[in-house]
Amino acid sequence: MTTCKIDAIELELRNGDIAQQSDIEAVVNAANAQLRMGGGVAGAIHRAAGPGLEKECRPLAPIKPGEAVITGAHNLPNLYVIHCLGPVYGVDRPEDQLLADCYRNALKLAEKKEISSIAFPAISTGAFGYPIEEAIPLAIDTITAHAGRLKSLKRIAMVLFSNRDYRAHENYLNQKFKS
Ligand code: AR6
Repeated sequence: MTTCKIDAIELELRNGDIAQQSDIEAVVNAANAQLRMGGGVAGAIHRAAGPGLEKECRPLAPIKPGEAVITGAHNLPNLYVIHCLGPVYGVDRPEDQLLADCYRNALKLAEKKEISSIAFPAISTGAFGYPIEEAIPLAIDTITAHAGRLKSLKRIAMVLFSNRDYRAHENYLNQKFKS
């Protein structure tokens, strides 16, 4: 695990499964517009949460790229799930703004609910095709740009499924904060 301090926030990189972050209050889902079970993150989250999650999601769908909505976490070891619809790379434009909106809107919802810890997957970088090298600065820079204004949030984790994605995030943090 890599950790760095940004203002009062602890930013952590973790290598693992977003559905197994038991020390985190809110986990972020890389959702589909209908907020249904899917592959990747949406599969792992819905499988672990159980059918009650899809039921709670139904009246909140559909959502648009960049939007975020919040539900309970059902059988997940967390209190909340924040569902974000990332942009499909090359289709939903401007994709950089829409991806940054996901992180911004998730942080906004977390603050509204007075959540102290949140874990993000690398939204849009799987089925939606966003190249990881382009997604990393958008994710990290959006989070760090908001860090100084966050009141309830104290810990923000990025949960990376592959070693390669973990190392790419680590390299970016090292570059950004060296000096
Ligand atoms: N924990 C953490 N990260 C994961 C996990 C996991 N369990 N599984 C995959 N990843 P994706 P998207 C990584 O496809 O690109 C779904 O079918 C994965 O390696 O989950 O936003 C939905 O239903 C990749 O780096 O999300 C939507 O239709 C990142 O998480 C669509 O895919 C995101 O991959 C959303 O696509």
